[in-house]
Amino acid sequence: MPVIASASYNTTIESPDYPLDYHNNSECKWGVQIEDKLDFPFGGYVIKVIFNDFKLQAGQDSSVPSCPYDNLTFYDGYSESYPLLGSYCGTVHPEVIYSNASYLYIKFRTDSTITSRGFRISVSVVGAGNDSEHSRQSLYTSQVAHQAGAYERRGLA
Ligand SMILES: [Ca+2]
Repeated sequence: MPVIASASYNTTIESPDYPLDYHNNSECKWGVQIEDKLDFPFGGYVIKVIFNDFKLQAGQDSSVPSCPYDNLTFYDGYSESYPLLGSYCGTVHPEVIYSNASYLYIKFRTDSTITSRGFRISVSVVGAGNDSEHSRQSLYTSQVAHQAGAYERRGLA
């Protein structure tokens, strides 16, 4: 399901039937992309994910982060063939997740037994390195410089 991430509002993604329990044997996918007006000319923006609520069936051993039963998984691109950013279950998740470019692919998968409340996450757009929790300032600076150069070449500066 396509989801647009914006710099001006949060877009919510929830597990099916949230806040009621999700179902067994589910597979849901969301392709998140940055809104068109920000995806020009060379990016410089990334997708930011915040966890509002998260409760899935836990993995077998909480000391080993492994989620063989139910999981919410994030990939850094258009599809699950892109690099894995993380896969989460139970109530364990990072505070925030950032994409590295304009796309983020999210997959929710459940097995055949034991359900739970599920999840509610929000996606939005921030400038790469422009967020207080985001540390890639040098990347942001170089991309802004690159953009400024592009505008000059187009006579828009
Ligand atoms: Ca399960």
